[in-house]
Amino acid sequence: MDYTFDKDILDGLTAPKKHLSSKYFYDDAGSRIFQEIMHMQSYYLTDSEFEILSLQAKQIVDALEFNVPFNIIEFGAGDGFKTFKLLEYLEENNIAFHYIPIDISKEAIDMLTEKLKERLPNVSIKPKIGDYFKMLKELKQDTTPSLLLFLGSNIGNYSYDEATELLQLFNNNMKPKDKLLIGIDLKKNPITIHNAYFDKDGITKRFNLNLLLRINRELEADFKIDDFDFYCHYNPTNGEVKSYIVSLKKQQVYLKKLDKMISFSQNELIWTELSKKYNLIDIEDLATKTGYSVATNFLDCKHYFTDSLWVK
Ligand code: AVJ
Repeated sequence: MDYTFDKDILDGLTAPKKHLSSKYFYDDAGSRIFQEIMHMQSYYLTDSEFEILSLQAKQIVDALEFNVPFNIIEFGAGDGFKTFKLLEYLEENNIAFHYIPIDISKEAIDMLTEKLKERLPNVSIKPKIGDYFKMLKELKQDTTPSLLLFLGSNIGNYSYDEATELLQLFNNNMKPKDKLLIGIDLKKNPITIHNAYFDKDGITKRFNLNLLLRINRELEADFKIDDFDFYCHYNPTNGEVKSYIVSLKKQQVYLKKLDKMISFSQNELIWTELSKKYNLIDIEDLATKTGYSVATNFLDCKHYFTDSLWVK
C-alpha cells in the first residue's frame, strides 16, 4: 500500500472540514467510471478537446516549429484516445517523434500502450508509470525538443496557487523553446457546467462514492455507501466546480487498518474535488505568472474549451 494514501485519507477524514483528494479517484474501478463520464453526452469536455486535436492537428504541429524527432510527453495520459488524433496526423505526415505517456494508473498505461501499438505500430512509445513530479526530473536530462501535453482540463483539479506551483515546476524542467499544450475548460453557461458535473444518471455520484469503496478495500473500512450521497456546485463568478460526498445521517466509520473511528454528523460534507474553469484573460495571466507566453489558444467550434499552446 502507498503509505501516502493511508496518511492522506486519515488526515482528510479527521480534518475539521473533511476532504479527500480527487487524485485517489483513479484506482482501476475509478478509471473505468471516468471512461463512462467521458462518454456522457453532457460531459462536453471530451468532445470539445477531441475536436480540437482532430481538426486542428496541423495547426498545432505547425505552431511547434520543432526539428525532428521531438518528444511528446503526456502527463495523465489516461486512455490517450484524444491524443491519438495528434499522433495519427504526425504518423501520416512522416513527422518523427517519441511519445512518452505518463500516468499513475498502470492499467491505464498498459491499455493505452497496447491500443496504440495496434493502431499506430510504427510509433516510438516510451510509457512511464508514476507521479508527474518524479518523472519531470528524469526528463530534464533529455536534450530532444519536447512538447508537454497536459490535457483534459486536469489543471482544473488544482487551486489557482497549486496550479501556479505545478506549472512553474513544469517550466523549471523544460528546456528553452520547449512547449506546453494545456487543455483548459472555459467558463460558460452555468447550466452546461452543472449538467456535466451533476449528471442525472448518477455516474459522477458513482465516481465519487467509488472512493469510499476504495477506502473500504484498502483500509478495511466499513463505509455504508447508501448512507452517503453526492452533491456538486458550480460558482459562475470564480469558475469553481466543487464536488462533495454528504453524510446522510449521524454515523461512525471504522478504518480497521489504521484502528481509527471516524465520526460524521448528519449532512456533514467531505469535499472531494475542484474542477476550475477559466476565461482567456485568466489563462494569459496564469501563463505569464508561471514563466510562459501564450503562443495560440486553439478553441473548439463552440468555444467551450481551449488547448492553449504555451512557450517557455
Ligand atoms: C479529469 C479532472 C479533468 O474535473 O472535469 C469529471 C474529472 N470530475 N467529472 C474534471 C471529473 C467529474 C475531470 N478531470
